Amino acid sequence: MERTLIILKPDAVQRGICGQIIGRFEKKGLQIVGAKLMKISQTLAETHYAPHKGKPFYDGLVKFMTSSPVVVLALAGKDSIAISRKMMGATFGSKAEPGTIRGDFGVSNSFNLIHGSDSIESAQRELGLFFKADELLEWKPVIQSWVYDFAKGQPE
Ligand code: 3AN
Repeated sequence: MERTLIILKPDAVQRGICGQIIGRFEKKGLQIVGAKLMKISQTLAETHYAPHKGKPFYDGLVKFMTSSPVVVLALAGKDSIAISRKMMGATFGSKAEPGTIRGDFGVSNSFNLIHGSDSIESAQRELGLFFKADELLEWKPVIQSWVYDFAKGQPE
């Protein structure tokens, strides 16, 4: 199963809507394989957002992400990266479609509630930044054979 890194940003934690956001992923059928509340250090934020270094919003983004605790999740599922990106919605809360997390819970373009890895390469890099190997668990949900059709051996 593909794994992705999700961060419930400081605004999601401060606004007390982490449970509702996590619930959406659970209801969709994505599996939690890692989870923690943490304060992101300056170094970790700068490393995580290194691909955006030099952009006008970079300094503000690092400041925001280190300002207050976040909840970090590792989610597993077939196509979990694309599925969770779709559930998050467009980057800006003001533009995100209703039905998406950003579309339903926020209006701000800077405080946009959630981060999700955007490719397999990013997911591997970001999971490695936020989780130690033994913090990511291998476990089989008892509902898995009803979440996916395994008739052909592979999840469908
Ligand atoms: P996404 O999170 O939708 O993949 P990216 O990768 O384009 O968005 O940008 C990374 C993060 O940088 C976003 N989550 C958002 O918090 C922030 N960001 C991007 N563009 C802007 C902007 N113009 N103003 C403020 N923050 C921005």
